[in-house]
Parts: sequence; structure tokens; C-alpha cells
Amino acid sequence: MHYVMSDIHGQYTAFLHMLDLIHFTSRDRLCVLGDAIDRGPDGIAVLQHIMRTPNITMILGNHENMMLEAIVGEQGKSYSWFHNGFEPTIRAFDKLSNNEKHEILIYISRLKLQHTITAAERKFTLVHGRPKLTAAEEKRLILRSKAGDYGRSEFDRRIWSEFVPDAIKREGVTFVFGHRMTSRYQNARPLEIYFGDGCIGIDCGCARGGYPGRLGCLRLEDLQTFYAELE
Ligand SMILES: [Mn+2]
Repeated sequence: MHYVMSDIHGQYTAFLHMLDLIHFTSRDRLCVLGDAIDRGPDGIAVLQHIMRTPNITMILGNHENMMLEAIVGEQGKSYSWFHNGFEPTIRAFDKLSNNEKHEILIYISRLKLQHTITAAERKFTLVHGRPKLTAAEEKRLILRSKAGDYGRSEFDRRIWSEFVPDAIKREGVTFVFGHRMTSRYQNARPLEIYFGDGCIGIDCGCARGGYPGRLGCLRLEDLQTFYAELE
């Protein structure tokens, strides 16, 4: 079976509960849609668990990218990480050996921005914020006045800009995205996975760092949802 989770934000205990809940085995596959680190206490543990498990893959989130830029990037780019919940991550990172630090930075630097898989004959494109847009999608975004973030580079938009249902839409593809809590898309069911037209939002609020946030997980074959509460 294929599973997706996103925006775990250092909630390692909830992550382990979820792997139990879905009976995750070496025959299954999990893709984490970015933002494993920051805000919550154990982001480095989440990241290292993902790295050492061959059937868990990950795509890049803006938080992993901020970390990479802050540690090895141009001076001045570290600023945003220092305002976005970096403290528990840098504290844990500082305690690692040079070799472990190196492995983490190499791993992050190689993460892709999107991943397309087929499950139960349905095609899913997995992203953190947005996919690489088609011209038609760009045009619809502009018509919906969602062009305010166009000062950003295309790379930054894919990890920083929110998914826009109805504008980002493709025949035969279901997008699965994180980055923005599903409460933004459905007021009545703020902590549940959001099912839109051709898109599914799965960030159920781990960034809140406790009740009432929770970790969501989606099984792609049958679109079943699973939830692990935060302590
Ligand atoms: Mn994010």
C-alpha cells in the first residue's frame, strides 16, 4: 500500500503512533510531503527515521530548504529559518557528529520538489506547496488574483506558495499537497484531510504543536484517512 503524510513538524511520537496505526511494513511505501522538521521537538529524529528507512521517501518542504540555506547557503538567507521554529531542530542538529550532519545536509539537498505515482490505477502528483504549473494553471491563478507571490522564484513558489484548488487542476491527476493546514480549505472540518476536486490536502495541523493539532495520513489505494492526535 502507498501512504502519504505531510508537515510532521517534529512530532516524532505522533509519527511513530501513525506507523503503528497503519501497520506500516517493509512491503508498504510512504512519501512524506516535506516539513518533517521545525516547530515541534524532534524534527531531526523524524528526518533520520525517514532517511534510514528504504521504503520511506520524502519531498522537499520550505522548512528543510530554510535549514539547508541557513547552514550552507548564502549569508542572509538564514534569516527566515530563525523566525520559523528552527530552535529544536538546530539544538538537536548541533549534538550530532560531523558525519551525521553531513548526511542530513546531503539528503536534504537531493530532495525532489514533486513525485508522481500511480496507485489503484489513479495518478497522484505529490507536492509540498504547488506543482510545476502549466500555462493554463498560471493563467487561472492570475485570474483568481492569486498572483501576489509572483515576486518569488518558481522554486520558492513550489515550496512556499499555497495550493489553490480549482486553479491548479489537471485532467487525470489528483494532487496531494501539504504546507497549509486543511482548516484553510474547510472551516467546518479543520483537522481532517481535505478532499477537493482533483486535489487532496493532508496537513492537519502538527505545526500547532499540541491539541487540537494532529497528524493525518492518507492511503492512496482506497483514499482511507488515519489520524494520530498530538499529546
Ligand atoms: Mn511548509
